Amino acid sequence: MAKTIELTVPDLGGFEDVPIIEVLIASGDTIVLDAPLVTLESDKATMEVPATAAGVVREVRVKIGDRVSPGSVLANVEVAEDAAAVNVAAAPVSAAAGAGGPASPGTANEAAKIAEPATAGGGAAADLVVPDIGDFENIPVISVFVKAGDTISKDTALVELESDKATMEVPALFGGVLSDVLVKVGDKVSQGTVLARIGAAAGAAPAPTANSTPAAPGTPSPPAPTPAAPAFAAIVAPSPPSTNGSSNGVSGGPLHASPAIRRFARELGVALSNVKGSGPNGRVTRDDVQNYVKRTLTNPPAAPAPQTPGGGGAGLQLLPWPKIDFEKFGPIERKPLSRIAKISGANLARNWVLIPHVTHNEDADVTELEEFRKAVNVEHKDVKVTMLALLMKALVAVLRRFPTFNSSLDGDDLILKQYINLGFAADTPGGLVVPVIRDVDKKGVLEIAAETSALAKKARDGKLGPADMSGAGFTISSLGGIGGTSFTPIINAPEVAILGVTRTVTKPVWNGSAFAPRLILPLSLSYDHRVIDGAAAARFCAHLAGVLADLRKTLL
Ligand code: CAO
Repeated sequence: MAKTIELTVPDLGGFEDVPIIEVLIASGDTIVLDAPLVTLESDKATMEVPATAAGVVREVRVKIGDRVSPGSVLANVEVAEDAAAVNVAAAPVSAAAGAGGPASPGTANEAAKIAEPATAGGGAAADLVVPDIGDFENIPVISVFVKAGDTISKDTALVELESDKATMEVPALFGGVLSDVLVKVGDKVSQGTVLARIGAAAGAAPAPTANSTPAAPGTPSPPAPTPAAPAFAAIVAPSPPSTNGSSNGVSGGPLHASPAIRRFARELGVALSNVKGSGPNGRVTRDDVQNYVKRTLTNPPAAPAPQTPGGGGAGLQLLPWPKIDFEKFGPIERKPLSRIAKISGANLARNWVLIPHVTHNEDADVTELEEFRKAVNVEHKDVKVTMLALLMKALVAVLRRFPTFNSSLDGDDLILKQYINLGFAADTPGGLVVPVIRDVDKKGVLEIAAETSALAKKARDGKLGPADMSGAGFTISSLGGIGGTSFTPIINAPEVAILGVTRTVTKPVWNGSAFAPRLILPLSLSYDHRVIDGAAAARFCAHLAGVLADLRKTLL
């Protein structure tokens, strides 16, 4: 039996009347215990309110902009009869957020207090430590806002931490000139970890805390005797990004985004520092992230940043390319990349990074087709028909049936080509090139074979002109003459699919009553998942395999 209960806002550690900036559930959603329901944002903290019971959301009772306090109803949730909501009233957000039980008595009342160091001993060095963060331990640092030499004042944001439920900035408990910053992005900190060291106080001279020996970055120190330990939700920076003079990190300052948005951005591989926030105080919203992705995909950077030695990963926010002194390990020879390799490498890198590739594998039974091919070659000595020419002919029928595979993305539009021009990857001494056979649908197999072989020779001789390599709508990469069982060909942008082919092999295939030896051609189709979905790719490949099994189907 099910019953409906109300999920309410738990103790917010002293906060009242806090606005909702995101509603993370919708009616009909199935939620698990601790699933984030809404994100709240005070001037001090951004925090998610977790579900205190699992079930199905029947009604969402709040919307963005509503202000809530402990006890405010967020949603009606249908739960199993025997399920009980966790003691919502008693569980502070910080405790309910997975810290392993309710916070100790008094934590909530102390939440609003920011610790002040004892002031004694003018001008002495002092450590800026992480204050009590409400039972949380080992929280990753996601941004460091200060560097050695900076003059900071009390409350300057030092670092930003992110747990799975909340992001928070840790403010300086006193001001001065920083002599050292002891943590970096990725370090994990707990209460007492020394974040930075101050050499001289600005205004009032701070005294060293008793915990003046710095912990190694990322290593929690013993608790510092900072007075009035503030709770997790209350130690966040007092200033939103705008008052820190930044714009969501686009200019390098603190980022302003809720944990849900940070997770969302991470899932999409988006560096939030590149996204300009349109929310209050420059907060990055879900729409901002989505629009950023859309813009990047439709307007790829003119000069993509493939990772080359010495490259900095600009634009993609990647780690710099590893720089290694190879000679340390033995003799080496340095050889410049060929001109073609440099050009094709830059294109391949862009295509691989910007196109969401999926590769679908299929086996085609080409037993009869191979017999036909051999017969044609006996009959027509002047031209060699390889599997490639037959594949091109088969593709004409398949692309007509599935025109999306012969298309290109142009912003929000799909350009469907009514001509069938097929590129084929050719391996040459200088590197990979892709000559194009135009109007394949208007040519016979012998003509296609002759043209393919002529273009392949021209490619190997380094004589292809731009016209020989332009206008393709779909490409084949055949490694059949070399070997392999499957591979992931990289789509040749702005095309949306590429067919990889490897070596035919004779396999025992069950024909309903016995295993029979059949010649199998492995097909590997990579497709752009923005344009083509998996079911369409599977249908495309199944149809192609069917056509290859019986080329008479092209007549249909
Ligand atoms: N299975 C078994 N044998 C195959 C085959 C297959 N799928 N495809 C071709 N062959 C055979 C041919 O019949 C030919 O046999 P014979 O020498 O006995 O006549 C032999 O392999 C060589 O064929 P080929 O390579 O000369 O001709 P092709 O039409 O198959 O291919 C071309 C032409 C230009 C595509 C090819 O030479 C080539 O360069 N392939 C490499 C493509 C490539 O590098 N792709 C990777 C791109 S990503 O890095």
